[in-house]
Amino acid sequence: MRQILHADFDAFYASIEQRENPKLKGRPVVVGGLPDQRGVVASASYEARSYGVRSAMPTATALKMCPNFELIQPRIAFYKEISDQVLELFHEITSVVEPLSLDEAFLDITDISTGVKSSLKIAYRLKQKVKSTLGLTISVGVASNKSTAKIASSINKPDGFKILKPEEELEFLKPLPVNFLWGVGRKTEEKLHSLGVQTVGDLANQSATWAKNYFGKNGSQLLLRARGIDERPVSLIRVAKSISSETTLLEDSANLDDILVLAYGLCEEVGRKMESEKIFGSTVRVKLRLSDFTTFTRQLSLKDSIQNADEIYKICRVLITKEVKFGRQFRLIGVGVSGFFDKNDSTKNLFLDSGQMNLPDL
Ligand code: DCP
Ligand code: MG
Ligand code: MG
Repeated sequence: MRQILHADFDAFYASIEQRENPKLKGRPVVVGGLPDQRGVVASASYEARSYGVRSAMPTATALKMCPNFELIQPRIAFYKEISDQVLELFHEITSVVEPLSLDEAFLDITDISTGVKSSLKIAYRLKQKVKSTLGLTISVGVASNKSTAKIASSINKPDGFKILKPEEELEFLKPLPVNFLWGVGRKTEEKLHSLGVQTVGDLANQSATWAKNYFGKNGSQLLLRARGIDERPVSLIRVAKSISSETTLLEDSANLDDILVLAYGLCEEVGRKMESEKIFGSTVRVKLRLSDFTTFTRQLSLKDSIQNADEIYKICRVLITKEVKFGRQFRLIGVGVSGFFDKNDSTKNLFLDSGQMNLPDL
């Protein structure tokens, strides 16, 4: 039986700011954009969360819930340094580390653990080590697979600790709301609710045919996760699913030129990230939000792969131009590229298919 550990920092950006400035300790802290520039909350300290403040909420809304939080502008390069430092600590335990984002990673500890008790010690020591070295807390979960370990680490946040014995996993998963499962976003959650499925246990009881009927090719994965099955290995090389960037317009606009100028900036950013990671993509997606918050994505898949801003922009321009219609005011635009190829696979561009697909948000 594998032993997979998932670690995730508590209120990552906000906790770093609290560590850096002792005056912020114990105070509601929000790291995010300015309210008068339509900024959003990136990270909220647990003190701010007690007022209902959450990530991705507009900072202006957060202010209404908790008028006296300390607002701090994000400094990503600094957070990245701390992310690199924690990866070093993880690598002291095992070389099988898969970072998922700046603040979380999977570690496969199967080879260094002699069983659940031993995993418990490893996880506990890791938490202590991170605390003493970095002055920050992580929440840790251990289970026999990635999906369940990730849920375990999230269950007792902050400073959480949950080690599951293999025989406990199903009982642990059963009562949880379905949105605890990896891949169940708001839309899938709503659909599951409308089908009478509230908990992971409810989902686990459905048949494979049911899952396929309602969720197509994603159905079987969904069902397997609900049943506590996830064979994916902890992979050393993480292949990003998509590289994207988005921006909220300072003022809603219906002007195609204004929107395209912003889109080009986003394409440059995405292209730069792809170049620095030496990857090519084959699907370009734009995300558009109207002034009434209606949000949709449009994408185009290419037979071959692209990387640079101009190539990405060429496709974005086609997708966006089709959508700028009379009466539509745009509030947000996003650009993303996914479907990565190895550099050697890249030849020239050919449009393969186009249209509207239900891909996850950028
Ligand atoms: N982040 C962001 N925008 C979001 C979500 C997250 O910029 N919508 C950034 C800020 C977070 C960091 O990523 O600090 C890590 O994301 P988490 O989802 O792990 O959130 P936190 O670490 O802030 O809180 P916690 O993990 O305790 O829930
Ligand atoms: Mg976190
Ligand atoms: Mg995280």
